[in-house]
Amino acid sequence: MKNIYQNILAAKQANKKLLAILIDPDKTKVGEIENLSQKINESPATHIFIGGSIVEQICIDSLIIEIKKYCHLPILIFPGHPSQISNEADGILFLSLLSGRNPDYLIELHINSVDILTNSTLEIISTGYILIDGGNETAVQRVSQTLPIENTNIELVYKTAKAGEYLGKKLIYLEAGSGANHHVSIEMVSFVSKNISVPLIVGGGIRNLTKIEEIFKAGADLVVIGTAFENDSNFFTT
Ligand code: 1GP
Repeated sequence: MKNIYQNILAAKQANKKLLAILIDPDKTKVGEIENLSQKINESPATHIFIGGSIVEQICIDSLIIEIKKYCHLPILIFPGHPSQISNEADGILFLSLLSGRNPDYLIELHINSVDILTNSTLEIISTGYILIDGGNETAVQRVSQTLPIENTNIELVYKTAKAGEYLGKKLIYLEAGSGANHHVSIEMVSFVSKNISVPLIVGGGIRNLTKIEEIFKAGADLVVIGTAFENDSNFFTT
C-alpha cells in the first residue's frame, strides 16, 4: 500500500505545501544521480517526478533504481508516452490532456498502457492535465500536437479543470510547459484552486523561490520545478 494520493490529500487538508522536482531522463546520467540525490535531499522537495514529452533513451528503470539508493521521496512517473512507464517507481500520474483535442492523449495511449499497468505495482493517480500558453511553443504542445489554452482565459481553464474533477480526476495539473517563458498566472491559480476540491499541481516556467511561494499562496498544493533545478542543482540551497 503506497498511499501517495492519500498523503497528498492529507497535506492539502493540513495546508502543507508540496514540491516535486522533475527529472528528465534524457538529460540525466546514472553517474550524476548520487550528487543530484544529495541536492534533492537538501531541498524542500517532497516528491520526484520522472519523465518528459520526449524521452529518447529508455533508461528510466536504472535511473530510478539509482535514485532510490540515495533518496527516499516518492517517485512518480510523469509520462509523455507509455514507453516511459517503469515499475521501479512508486506511482504514475495517469495524465489525460484535457486542454487538447487529440484522442491519443485523451484516451488512446491510456488504452495502450493497460497491460503494463495491470502487471505493475504502481499507484495510478488519475490526473487532468491542462496546458496553458506560457509564451513559447513547448515540447508538450509539439509532441501532443494540441494547442494550449490562452493564459488569459481563466474561465475556460477553470471549466476544463472542473469538468476533469467531475470526470473523476484525482488531481488537476496546470502546465505552462517545461521551460515556459511565463508560468501560469497567479490569478489563474487562485481562481482554479478556489473552485475545485481536488489538489492542484502547477508547473512550467517557475524559476525562483519567490515565485514558488507566490504560487503556493495563490492556492497551488504542489509546485513542480524542472528546468531551474536542472540548470542549477543549488537552486534550493543558495
Ligand atoms: C514541466 O511543469 C514541469 O512539465 C516543469 O517545468 O521545466 O519549466 O520547471 P519547468
